[in-house]
Amino acid sequence: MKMTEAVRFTEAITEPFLADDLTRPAPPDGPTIKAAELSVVVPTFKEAANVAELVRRLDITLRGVDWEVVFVDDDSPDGTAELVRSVAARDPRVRVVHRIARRGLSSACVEGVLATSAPYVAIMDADLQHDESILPNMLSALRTGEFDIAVGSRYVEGGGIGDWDDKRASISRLATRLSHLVVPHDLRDPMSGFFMVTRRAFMERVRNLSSLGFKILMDLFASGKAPLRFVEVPFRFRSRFAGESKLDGHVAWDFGMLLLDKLVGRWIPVRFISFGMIGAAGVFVHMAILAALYKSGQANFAVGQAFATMGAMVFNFTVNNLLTYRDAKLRGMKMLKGLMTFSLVCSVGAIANVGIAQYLFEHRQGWIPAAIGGILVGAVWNFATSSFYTWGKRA
Ligand SMILES: Nc1nc2c(ncn2[C@@H]2O[C@H](COP(=O)(O)OP(=O)(O)O)[C@@H](O)[C@H]2O)c(=O)[nH]1
Ligand SMILES: [Mg+2]
Repeated sequence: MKMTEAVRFTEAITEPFLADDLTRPAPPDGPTIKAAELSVVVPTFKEAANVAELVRRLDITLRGVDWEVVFVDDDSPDGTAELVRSVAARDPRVRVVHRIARRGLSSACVEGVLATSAPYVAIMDADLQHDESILPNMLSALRTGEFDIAVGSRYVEGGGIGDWDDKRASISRLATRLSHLVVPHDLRDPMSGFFMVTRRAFMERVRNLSSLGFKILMDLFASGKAPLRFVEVPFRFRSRFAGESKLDGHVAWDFGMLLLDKLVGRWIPVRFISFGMIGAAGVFVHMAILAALYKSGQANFAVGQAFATMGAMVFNFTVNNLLTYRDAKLRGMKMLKGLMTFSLVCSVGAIANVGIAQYLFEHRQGWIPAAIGGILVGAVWNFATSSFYTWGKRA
């Protein structure tokens, strides 16, 4: 295309656009999209069967409010994100943030809130367990300016836990009690996943959030210098509309890690604590394999040690992949590659461990401090380097 042709071509495509669209006044009674006053953020994993129903109910309950809903989906295999897009094609108040190779309820909520601009933000589950009909009350409470956050509460007068069995109810009560170590005592339901917060209060805290696991509300309460001014709005927890719960046995671990992070995270990264505990368990695995091979006479010491080291390495990698780096879990071929980088990193760590211990020992440190010094340096190296090279996280 020659220059003059290119100019003509550009004019041809911009002119009608300018003439037709930008200068044309909006049709008098066409759809006008107003900026949302309320953004509802809904984390989803395999919730395709609940999306349309939730939007339908929000539409009814939020009549008269300028609202939008953002689903944050972690690439659900049931096609939740695609389904949200098809609903969004008919309703511009609906959007999706589609995350690939990521998991995590708290981080999904945080990223959803950050993708919106409304002055008020609600977080709720997709499965309709959270009673959407209290959203207008929550909004009215925040609009008064007296509160930073309105918590959907199962444990105040008028609220309830629905059809939970005794076991789940007592676990929830125990978690609530433990959480009071880091959140205000008069907050009755810090474990709630249903709340509305002002953008201002959220933004003041967002950089201090742990975003670990699933207890975003507890995280918010425990992450600011100034206390949150809160009100609890009762609701009755309902049964799931469709699909099944995603929260499995790991939640206890995640909860413990969040609690630890809020208690000691200022001084020691909680991932390091997890890494260290798993490393200590790895020592037992090592000893068990060594005993099984060497003590039973099946192998000499060197061969036994080699197998024990490999076994401990595989154990450490697997458990860290499952727990410490749950939010960046490696699968399939990536897991194999991860095991390789992890083993490499740990081999260097082992050399550093022996070297430092030897150095300390030669410089008149007792054998125990020398060994501990070596272990510490090796552990910090293993943690920092494998975080980055194996799981792609900055320590
Ligand atoms: N984006 C995202 N959402 C999640 C994840 N895990 C759970 N969810 C969503 O978080 C909400 C609460 O989870 P749910 O399974 O209902 O937990 P339960 O109510 O305690 O049984 C639901 O809307 C889930 O789809 C996750 O890893 N990522
Ligand atoms: Mg649920």
